[in-house]
Amino acid sequence: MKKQFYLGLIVFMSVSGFSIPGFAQPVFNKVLGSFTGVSNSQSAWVDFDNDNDLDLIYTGLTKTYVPSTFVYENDNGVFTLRATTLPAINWGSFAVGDYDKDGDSDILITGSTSFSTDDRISAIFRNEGGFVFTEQYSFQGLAEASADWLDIDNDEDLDFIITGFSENNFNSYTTLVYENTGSGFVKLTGTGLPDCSS
Ligand SMILES: [Ca+2]
Ligand SMILES: [Ca+2]
Ligand SMILES: [Ca+2]
Ligand SMILES: [Ca+2]
Repeated sequence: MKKQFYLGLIVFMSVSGFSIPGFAQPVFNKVLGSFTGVSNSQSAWVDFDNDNDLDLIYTGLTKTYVPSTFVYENDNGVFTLRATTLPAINWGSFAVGDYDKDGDSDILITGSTSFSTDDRISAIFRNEGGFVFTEQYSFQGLAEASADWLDIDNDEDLDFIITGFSENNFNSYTTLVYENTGSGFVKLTGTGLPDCSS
């Protein structure tokens, strides 16, 4: 009942323009920049160039069915598309983390590089600064994928997990876990985790 009352109050305030002092109403303005719409997507705010503002990355399929990965540099609220060598993906996923502990955000990315699930990739791209990313490692490609960094063994470096379809059929659920050795990544076996897609 109390929730309904508060909800009714908020709706009344919105409709009537009424506001309580100290109860700031958020206002959103469209930022400057030109952004391509995508589906099957993922997005994240990341300060890629360590200048204390949040840049933007997103992936997905454009309305003309083109897999895409977009990185925008934030310059005082104006977003400029930066050309990168990151793979353009569809039905994919990425995760940002500083796997090499050099203070900048690197990218784990997995998914399909075409409209179909035939063309699958999984790779780690190192942040070289200036919105330059270079592929350092590649792994079994997955489609309809998910990816995330986590420190599985509590040794203060980022390991990762990826899941998705390893073949062009919807029965090839796969879950892969890789440990960061400091000089590379080793696939862990016998984790007991179930195979799954995204
Ligand atoms: Ca930034
Ligand atoms: Ca900036
Ligand atoms: Ca890094
Ligand atoms: Ca670790």
